[in-house]
Amino acid sequence: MVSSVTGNRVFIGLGSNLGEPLQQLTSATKALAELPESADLKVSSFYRSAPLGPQGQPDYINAVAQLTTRLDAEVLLTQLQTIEQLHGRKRDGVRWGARTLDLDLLLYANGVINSERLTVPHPGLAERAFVLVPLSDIAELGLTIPGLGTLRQLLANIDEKTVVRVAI
Ligand code: A4P
Ligand code: MG
Repeated sequence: MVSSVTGNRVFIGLGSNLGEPLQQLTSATKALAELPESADLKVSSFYRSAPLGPQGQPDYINAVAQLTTRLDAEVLLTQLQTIEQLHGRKRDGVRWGARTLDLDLLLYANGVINSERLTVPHPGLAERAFVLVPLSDIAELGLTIPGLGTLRQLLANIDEKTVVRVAI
């Protein structure tokens, strides 16, 4: 990562519930710090929550990272998927199944993207405490989530108590 770049402010959701999740997330943040054409990494606290989707899988640890990047959104997605692979991510076709590392592109500047590979803002973001609470660690409450309102408005509609900050 270079010391400063002029680029787009992006937010990335990190999630893990297999293979030492705290280590997976710590290692993933180091990989994000090394992304090309990118700078100014900020990372939220880590939070534990029950799985959304199929039960009978371990609790998740989630965090959100912010960076400034000159990579375009699809190139950034490819970089995120490479980091997932390097962390042993296996796609077994189970929707919302357990995973060593999930990196979601939550927001890309003020962009709305609906391409074959990318939906931004990330679907479900508005209902997910495990996204909004860590996002509020590193973003201003007035942050606009395109098409959905401000971060402050979205936080008012979720139950923050469903996520618990973990000490690392
Ligand atoms: N894709 C489209 N838009 C995006 C985007 N904005 N960011 C496409 C990342 N990828 C995006 O993703 C499937 C495809 O989504 C990719 O090929 C990409 O082109 P995937 O990572 O292979 O599959 P997935 O993550 O299982 O699917 P999905 O629908 O993205 O699941 P989510 O929304 O990521 O949810 N419970 C808790 N407590 N915490 C969690 O973090 N996560 C999930 C997964 C379920 N339950 C959870 C959590
Ligand atoms: Mg995903």
